[in-house]
Amino acid sequence: LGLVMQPYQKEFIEFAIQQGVLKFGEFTLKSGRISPYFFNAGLFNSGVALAKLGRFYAAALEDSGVEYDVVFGPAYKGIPLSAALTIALADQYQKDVPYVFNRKEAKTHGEGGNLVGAPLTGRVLIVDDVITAGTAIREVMAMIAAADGATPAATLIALDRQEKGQGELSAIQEVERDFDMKVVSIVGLNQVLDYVAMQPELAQYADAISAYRDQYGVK
Ligand code: OMP
Repeated sequence: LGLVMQPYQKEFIEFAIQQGVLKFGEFTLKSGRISPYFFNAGLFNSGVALAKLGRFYAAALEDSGVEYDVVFGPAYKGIPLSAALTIALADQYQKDVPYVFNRKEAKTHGEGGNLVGAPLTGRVLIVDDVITAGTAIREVMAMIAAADGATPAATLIALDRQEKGQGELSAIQEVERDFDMKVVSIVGLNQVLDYVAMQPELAQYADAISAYRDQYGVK
């Protein structure tokens, strides 16, 4: 679509491919859709990779201008992501931001409760990996609604697959509308497709990704 790609976005796509996180082929998604590409954030699985990932999240967040008081990393995948992001905010931007994450199983002894870390209050920035149909993120929004004095400030993700939600809007646009909250991503499918089309060794995948976008993507 000729959208301008920031240098950090191109670097991020290259990094995700190198790391085996972004793969091309045939994958069945949680939604049941068969996708010609998949993004497995669990493969940012070393110290160097996680440190770099945190810097990309921080760059996208700083670029967005979103204001927030606390970072929330929903279990499980959001936990290392929120830690990596807040470390990058400290190291790269001299910002000391509180963070909190949840346990999936409530504890019955010790401090109790299912939240660990800073208080979940004020404007909450949620950190997650991918949004496709928006199912996972809606569960997270319920946790914020249940916390006293917490309002969603924004959600920060690595990849916006830019797929349809319930209607003609994208899943992310529906989440933004329903929760009055911005969703910021490091990259979106359009940028991945632009990148793939430009690389001779990846160009073979461009048609399948384009066809997938025609079927499930938003115009
Ligand atoms: P939704 O709940 O449909 O928004 O899908 C988001 C979740 O799908 C992510 O948190 C992942 O568990 C998984 N997922 C990926 O990790 N990468 C992808 O490229 C696609 C999916 C997916 O299954 O849609």
